[in-house]
Amino acid sequence: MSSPTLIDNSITNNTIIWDKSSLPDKIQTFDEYKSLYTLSIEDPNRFWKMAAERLNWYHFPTKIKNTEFDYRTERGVDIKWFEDGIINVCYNCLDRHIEKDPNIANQIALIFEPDIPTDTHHHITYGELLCKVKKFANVLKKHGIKKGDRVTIYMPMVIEACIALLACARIGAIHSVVFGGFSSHSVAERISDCNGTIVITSDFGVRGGKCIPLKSKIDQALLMPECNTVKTVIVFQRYYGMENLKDDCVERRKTLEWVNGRDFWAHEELETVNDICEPEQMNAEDPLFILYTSGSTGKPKGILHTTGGYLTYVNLTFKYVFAYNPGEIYMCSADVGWITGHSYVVYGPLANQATTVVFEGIPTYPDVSRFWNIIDKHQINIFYTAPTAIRSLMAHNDSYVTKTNRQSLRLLGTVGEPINPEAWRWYCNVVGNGRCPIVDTWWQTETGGFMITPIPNAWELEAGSATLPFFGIQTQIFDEKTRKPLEIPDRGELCIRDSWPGQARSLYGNHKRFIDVYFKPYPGYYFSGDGCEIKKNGYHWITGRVDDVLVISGHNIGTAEVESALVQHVAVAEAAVVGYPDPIKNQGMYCFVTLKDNVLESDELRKELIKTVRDVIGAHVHPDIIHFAPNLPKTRSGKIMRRILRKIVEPDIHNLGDTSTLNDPTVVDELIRTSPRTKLT
Ligand code: 6R9
Repeated sequence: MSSPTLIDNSITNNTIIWDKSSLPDKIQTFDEYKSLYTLSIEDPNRFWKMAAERLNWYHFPTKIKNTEFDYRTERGVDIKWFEDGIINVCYNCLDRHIEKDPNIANQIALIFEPDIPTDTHHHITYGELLCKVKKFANVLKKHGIKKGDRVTIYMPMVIEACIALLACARIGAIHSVVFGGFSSHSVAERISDCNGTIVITSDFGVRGGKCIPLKSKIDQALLMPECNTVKTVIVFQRYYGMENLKDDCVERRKTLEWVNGRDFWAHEELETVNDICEPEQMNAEDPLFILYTSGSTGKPKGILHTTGGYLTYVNLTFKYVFAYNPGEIYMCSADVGWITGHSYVVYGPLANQATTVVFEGIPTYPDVSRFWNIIDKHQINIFYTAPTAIRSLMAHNDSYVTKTNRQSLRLLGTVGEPINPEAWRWYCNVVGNGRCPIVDTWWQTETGGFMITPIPNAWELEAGSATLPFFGIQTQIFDEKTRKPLEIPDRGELCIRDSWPGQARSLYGNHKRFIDVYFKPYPGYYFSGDGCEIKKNGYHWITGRVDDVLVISGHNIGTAEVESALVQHVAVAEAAVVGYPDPIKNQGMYCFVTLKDNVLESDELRKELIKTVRDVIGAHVHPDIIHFAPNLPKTRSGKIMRRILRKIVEPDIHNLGDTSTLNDPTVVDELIRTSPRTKLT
């Protein structure tokens, strides 16, 4: 029953279980993967002990795994890894590298690439970063912050944001990073949920050439009564390239409101402290951070991650999936406000002593060559970004890519949404010149790190598939109607059997909701909320959120599949597909389609798109409505908000729900105005 689903189902046949006493530096062959995978499932204690040995502990854990997934048991859902281990995350990301080899103090830890390309970029070494983190940790201590206190971080994507995270980790404070694009209302909601007493922010940030007020949004948030727990606000000053900034930024600093006794400039506070700060010795199960993520209903969920298991997991996944070699330059374009920024801009890379790029800007500013220019400028070897970015860049002429060199690239990665084969191929062939493997990593805020992912060169890739589970991860698909496990090949709701060290332990202050959302749907399993098809060869194809699956005339159709088909048409830049109620077919299929630059809308094109979908997926799949939409409602992290699109097409436009997390809420009004379905009302 517990035999994992893998290529030819042969994982347990003829597989030699890993018998060495430590983990290899790289996974080079499929046999090596199979051997270690089998060990990780059959003897997780031995596997994860070896993984934990990649870190430095004050007290190495004697207990490795102690977890219960079944809410029906007396113990209930309870997840503990390395429970008697004592460790500090910041020490493992910084100090230990230098203690092992003092020369590492001079190795670049972070490369900062500012929003405006002509601004000076900054390199900061491991030695400098450690010194700055210690000093800032002392500033937090000076303001009374201690182990277990919650610290809200509302920062632009700058080095100081990383310093703030690491300083919290150093003293055992629990950080809650709120993405700098969130409204003051959303920040207030997140501050009050975790009863934070301190906020770290910046006077402003700059993105896409625009000034983003941060401190003033905090001022507004703190006027709300639920935020009266906050006693201190530490404000970093954006200090570089001021000469290039527009007047409104400069003006903003001059007119900043200041609450004496509450607000403090970080640079002034840093003058008052020294750089001696011993790391706090933390229990492996002490909380490291809270990160809010939106649920399908209700207020945001405060995903709680702990110390030892999280670091062990992000350390190992980063090392193996990016096959990181010492000295390589790595860039992940995610903001530190999202889990990808936590795990794969800061903690994973630094725990591996990597050099990681911190990018303040966006892929389309000052033009759509931006990413590729950065790759050349910093000679980036590993580049990790989101399909939505790839699709938006791919809509423009290839010359924006091909005029750049990109020879430094060795590996490409994607995360965040299913990547359609069309975009995958463009990324592979145009960006990577067909030379670089692509790691399509499926994971979630809740999982802490990669779950289903290729390991480069260990097995064949297929465009659009996240391929196989990482060590320790056993996938199981279920039939949504019968609730029964499915044999592969099939498609169903994706669950994970048994625990892995990187997973969230709870929702902050609401363990019941944690169980209801993730453990009640399929007792004994973690429920991902995603659909997945597992093919005969064991490869996993994520079909999108299960609430995004359409059921039309008895056929289950993943919206991601239809979207993928639509974007194969040369005229299409992006597509979002949702269902609406249909009395005969159960659901009708509504396709929002963004056309590429300079493509004209026409009924002819509509017909062609319908034909493309039928040709690609099958004649039973027939888009009912094609709505040409120049813009789609997206979260600030670039995910299309299908929940809102569903409301528009239902139509139920008076119950759109929370639109505050949208990048541009006016897009919604425009879609309502132009939708043939809203004209029905
Ligand atoms: C890391 C992150 C999680 C949801 C997840 C799924 C989608 C992420 C994906 C993917 C297909 C991939 N998702 N990676 N879908 N292929 N490689 O994005 O976390 O923001 O919590 O989103 O994103 O639907 O359930 P988070």
